[in-house]
Amino acid sequence: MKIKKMVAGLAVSLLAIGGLAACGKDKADDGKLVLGFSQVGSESGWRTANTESIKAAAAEAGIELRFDDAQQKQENQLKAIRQFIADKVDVIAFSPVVVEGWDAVLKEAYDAGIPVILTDRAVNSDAKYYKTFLGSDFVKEGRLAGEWLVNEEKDATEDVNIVELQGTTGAAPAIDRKKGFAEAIAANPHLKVIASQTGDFTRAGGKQVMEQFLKANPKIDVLFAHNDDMGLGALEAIVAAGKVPGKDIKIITIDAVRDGMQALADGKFNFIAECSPLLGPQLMDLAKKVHAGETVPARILTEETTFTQETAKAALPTRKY
Ligand code: GZL
Repeated sequence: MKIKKMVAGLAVSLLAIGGLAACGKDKADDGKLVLGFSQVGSESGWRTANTESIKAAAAEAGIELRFDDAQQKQENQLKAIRQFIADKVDVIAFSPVVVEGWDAVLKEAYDAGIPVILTDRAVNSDAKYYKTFLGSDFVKEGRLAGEWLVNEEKDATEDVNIVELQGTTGAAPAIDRKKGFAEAIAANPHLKVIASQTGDFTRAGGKQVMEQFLKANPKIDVLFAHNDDMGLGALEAIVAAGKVPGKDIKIITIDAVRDGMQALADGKFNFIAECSPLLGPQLMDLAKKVHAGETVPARILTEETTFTQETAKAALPTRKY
């Protein structure tokens, strides 16, 4: 009789522990995979398209998305990721606003047994703390922009003065696009970057810094902007200064969002290297795989191309973003 009581007691305790473990996990009520996503912000047309792609893909994949907009502040991303850990989500993904400052929070997620996926931008942390990085090769984007200009100015006999609008200081796309562009234009000694400053990937930032460039530099031949939005802001400053964009000042940008492609088709921009924001479907596929414990590639590059004024006119009607 005594043994029976002990076995019954043990069974009840095991059931209770099992129950606690289950209800301790902040699962979605209907057993859906819960993905916590920390987004950089809403600073550009690219970011808007990226957010739309992620939200639509989560709905399509039947994944419960916990989405946080960090308004371009790292402390907000760190806070959101720590909340995801406390909520015991199944998978965490984020687009890191800058490359530094993630070691501690990545280790906390790792120690909590929650897999992490990086999207869009990279970090300078030990790769063992995240499962994969899904995004573009920013050095290549900068190089393609520079190579177009080297060819465009191959017959130059005097210096070609370039001003550069950099992305957010410390962000992977800003660091790498600058690197790729500088490496490419070294092929033509007439190509000179006479000023380079961050416009923080926004239209307002691009306009404000371009106004300063125009005041300080009487001869500007080319603008290289790390994204369309800063190029579009700079357009306003160039026109206000009485210069013809695309002719007096050639404009090269990166992203190829709709408004940038329209400016290119209209002859106000001269060249765009594409950076696809449509990462949602691949992210959801990766979330399911890492949640299931499957091995995924450490680095997944997105497919992208480049556009001239002619090819932009042809591509615009069917552009997804
Ligand atoms: C690139 C992305 C950049 C875009 C900008 O993958 O991180 O951030 O080029 C956006 O438009 O603000």
